[in-house]
Amino acid sequence: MAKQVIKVPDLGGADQVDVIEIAVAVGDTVAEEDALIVVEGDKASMDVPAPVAGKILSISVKEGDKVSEGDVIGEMETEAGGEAAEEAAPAPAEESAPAPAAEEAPAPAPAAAGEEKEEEIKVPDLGGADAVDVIEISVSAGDSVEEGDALIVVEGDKASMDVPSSASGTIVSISVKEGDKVSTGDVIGVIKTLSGGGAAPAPAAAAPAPAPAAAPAPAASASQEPPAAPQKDPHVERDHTPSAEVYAGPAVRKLARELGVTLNKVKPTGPRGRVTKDDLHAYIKEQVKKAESGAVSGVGGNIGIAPMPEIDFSQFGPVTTEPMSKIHKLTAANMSRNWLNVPHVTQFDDADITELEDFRKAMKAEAEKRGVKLTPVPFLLKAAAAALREVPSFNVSLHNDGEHIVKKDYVHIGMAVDTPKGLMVPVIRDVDKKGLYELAEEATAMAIAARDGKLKPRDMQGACFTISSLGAIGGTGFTPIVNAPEVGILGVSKLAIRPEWNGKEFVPRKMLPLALSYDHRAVNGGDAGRFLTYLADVLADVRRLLL
Ligand code: CAO
Repeated sequence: MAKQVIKVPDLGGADQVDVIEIAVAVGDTVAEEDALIVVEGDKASMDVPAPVAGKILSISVKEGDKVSEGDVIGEMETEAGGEAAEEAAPAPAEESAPAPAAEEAPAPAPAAAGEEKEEEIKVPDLGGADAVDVIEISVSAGDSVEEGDALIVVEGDKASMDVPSSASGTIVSISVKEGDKVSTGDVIGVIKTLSGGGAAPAPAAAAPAPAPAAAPAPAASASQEPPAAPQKDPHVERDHTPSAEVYAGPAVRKLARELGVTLNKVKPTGPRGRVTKDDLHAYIKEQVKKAESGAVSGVGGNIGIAPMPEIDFSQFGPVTTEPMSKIHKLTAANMSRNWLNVPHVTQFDDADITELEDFRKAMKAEAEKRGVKLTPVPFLLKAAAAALREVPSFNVSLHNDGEHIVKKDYVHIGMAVDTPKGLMVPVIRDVDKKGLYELAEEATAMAIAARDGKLKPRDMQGACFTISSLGAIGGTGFTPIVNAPEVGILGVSKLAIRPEWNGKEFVPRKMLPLALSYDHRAVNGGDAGRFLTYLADVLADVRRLLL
């Protein structure tokens, strides 16, 4: 038996990284390479592995401490004989993890200011790790990126890390895909920079970094603000990838993959919302319990949500199978989530917008002179904002704890935009404070950005309510799905000229069909009735907006 001091291994130059998880306890028996603690810096998280097999005698750090290479984190008792030196060397970084280098990245030759330059993007120093997996592609060709933005995420045996952009610019191409293996210096794409930003080996931050970052909600439900996380401006598509939405050490990620668990379904109890191994085990236990009890309990016996049958459609006729776009997949997942979680009620009304249409048409020429297209949408935005102020029980979200309501004192409204890649919901902020022209301009700009794939994650976050207008397309009505955590959504269909009784006779009026879906957990029917009636009244007489 010999005692061995456990030290923090080579962190690839990173310094003062956070201890975010203690994976073992005193008395535990561990195998060589078992994770002892998990550390996390700006750009990566990594396990500190056991240098040898043995028993943990002490752990001298706790969650929240900061450690650097060479720091003692505890002591082990090992089976080894005399050669197990008291001060045995820490696990070599080469074998433990891809850790970003802080300094080695050679500075590329600076370009003249303002000059466009295409440069190869290379994998930075992985701390000796070789052939690590590309687990996520965070950007695509045409994306604008800021220096430090994650381009891809790689994962080795013991750590995951973002490969950040070393310069601001536009991605020309990405030449790797998920599942590929890369090593230090491998070219993963090309970036166009304006001046000498240098796109080669990304100068990874001085610390290993959490590949996984808390993230904003997916495209179709982007209203959820991202929880505080040490990640700036994450790319929208990446944020919706389950693995990117969660904080977890590489070992936990690996286990989750092996068990087929989507990490963002697991309730985290670790520091800063990190999923630990215990959380994963608790989740699996719960699922097993549910599956076992589901067969016998509940009204209706074992009739629950039956799995979809697998069907070979080619038996019925010729078919082709195409991959779904990322946005399509995310939208599908969000729609299922919202449909299954939110008890929906949809209420209908028609707004008489005869006068609004006269006013809009009268203002059309003036609007065009200002370069603005005045469609019904800005009026709908304004009326919905007024209704949210009038009936504030719509301007809320249910708190995750199931015990609180979050009331919002701002009015940001999402606008569903039909794009070739799928449904996007950009958010127009402070609608209540903006004029019709400003809203028209912003709605048009957002719709164009959505269709061009140029929306930033922040452009799709923070909505209080959503408007989905199919008026230009057609239909007499539809029941929109609430974009949780918002609690209401307005579906607008095509206006129709209809005979309306004015007390003496039928007169032709322009009627706009409205459908208001709401989360009945947050909003009661009375408030929904008041909200929609008020909204229709405002649209019928926009002078009410001045009151
Ligand atoms: N009834 C009749 N005509 C309408 C209308 C309505 N309710 N709403 C808009 N129109 C007219 C506009 O006035 C415009 O006519 P003119 O060109 O003669 O002025 C025309 O339809 C086209 O409008 P638009 O599409 O350019 O602009 P918009 O402001 O009406 O809509 C946007 C913008 C982004 C909401 C829309 O383009 C869009 O993408 N809608 C689809 C949203 C969607 O997919 N929802 C479903 C989500 S759930 O799957």
